[in-house]
Amino acid sequence: MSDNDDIILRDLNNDELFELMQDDLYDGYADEIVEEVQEALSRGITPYDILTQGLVAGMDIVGEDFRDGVLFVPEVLMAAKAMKAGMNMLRPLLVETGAPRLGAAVIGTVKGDIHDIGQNLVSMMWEGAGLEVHNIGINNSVEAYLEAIEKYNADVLGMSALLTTTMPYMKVVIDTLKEMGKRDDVIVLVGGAPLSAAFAEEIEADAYCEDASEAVVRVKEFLRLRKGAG
Ligand code: B1M
Repeated sequence: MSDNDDIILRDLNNDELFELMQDDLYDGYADEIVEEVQEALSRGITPYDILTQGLVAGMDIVGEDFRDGVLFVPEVLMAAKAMKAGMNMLRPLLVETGAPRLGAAVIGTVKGDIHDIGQNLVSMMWEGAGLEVHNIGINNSVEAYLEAIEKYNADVLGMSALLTTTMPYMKVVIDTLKEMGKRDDVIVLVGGAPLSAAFAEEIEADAYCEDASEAVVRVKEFLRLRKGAG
């Protein structure tokens, strides 16, 4: 979509820079994304704004064209790679807030689902908010979640699903926790594009988080409640 060779980044205003980031993310240009994130940071734009107005906004366009059959899996993978290159730069900045430790969280994508960009973003934001986060990656079975909750003595379980076919697996995990008498030991927060608050309620999760910022608000709210109750 863009030809960066002739573009001098410092000549662009912030909106044009974000637009270029969206185009380059669409085209899967990881090196260009790294340069543009660097440029945005040097202007004092916050990591969060770079993430949402540049990277996430670009991925939204990718999502629409993927849905409409304009883009195919290889192109989307390239875009995901470019997204990760940008996120890797922002990660330490989002995490380095020096916030006091709030609690421990395990987060991962459910079985059958390999989408991990959203949950990586939530992980970063949770770390930034002061949680000790154990990101167990993609394609997690009930056993994997349970093992991680036990191992890290987690206060919070975050589950992510991006496919309508994988989201029902969240209920399997919650039902297993209930059967084992462990449901009340852990705050269960869920997210991912196809989910809704109604779905979260139906599967008896504690809350649905529409995006990473809501995940931060919710986790703090529930940890505060739990501390109060304790
Ligand atoms: Co996939 N894919 N994909 N894909 N992919 C979607 C999800 C899809 C909506 C595209 C479309 O058709 N428009 C569609 C799902 C349709 C459906 O189920 N209704 C789809 C499909 C069909 C598929 C395949 C089946 C395609 C195929 O093979 N034919 C396949 C499935 C593979 C599998 O999982 N088994 C597949 C594969 C892939 C790639 C591997 C190519 C790649 C993933 C790379 C990766 O993640 N490492 C990919 C991508 C990139 C996408 C889209 C384009 C972008 C997803 C993304 O990263 N968004 C996506 C379209 C879309 O969602 N618009 C699509 C950016 C990210 C920041 O947002 O993940 O929503 P999101 O996370 C947000 C919130 O949802 C929330 O906070 C995040 C940050 O704000 N959130 C949480 C997410 N998890 C949370 C957990 C929490 C809290 C909040 O816990 C507390």
